[in-house]
Amino acid sequence: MAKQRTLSIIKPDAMEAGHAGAMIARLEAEGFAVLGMKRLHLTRPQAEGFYAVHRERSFFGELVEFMSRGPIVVMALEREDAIAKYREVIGATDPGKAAEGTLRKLYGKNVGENAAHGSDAPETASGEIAYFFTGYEVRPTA
Ligand code: 3AN
Repeated sequence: MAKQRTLSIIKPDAMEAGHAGAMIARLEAEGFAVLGMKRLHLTRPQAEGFYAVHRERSFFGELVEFMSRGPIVVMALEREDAIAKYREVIGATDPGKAAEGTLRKLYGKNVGENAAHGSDAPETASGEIAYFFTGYEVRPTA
């Protein structure tokens, strides 16, 4: 399996609780290289743009409110099989159903405030990385 990229977000709940350092350390220990990293505080329109695919979902307003309520850390990560491996490390969307030791189990509160975001496919990963990083910050793949 070739190297792949994924977009990681440490969400406002995990930032507020001071878990960013532990989460980044865990991702590095799991073999992810940090290609790009920044701390941001999204406006509501910026959060709406990022989650546009979810705009018809009942929880969209709640999601946008949450994601814009405080700072986040966004990272472009790379490793072999990055998308599946990252989703394994963070665990299921609902922290109550996430496996022991996963980041969402350790640091998430509920299905909305679940500590971390990860891309779900290679096409979404490249779009999500481009949403936050310009081509000179994270070099596009050939
Ligand atoms: P994942 O982030 O695990 O791929 P998605 O794509 O189903 O999960 O949902 C995107 C984000 O929307 C989740 N990370 C979560 O923060 C939020 N979300 C999903 N389901 C709910 C829900 N029932 N209530 C509130 N927020 C939700």
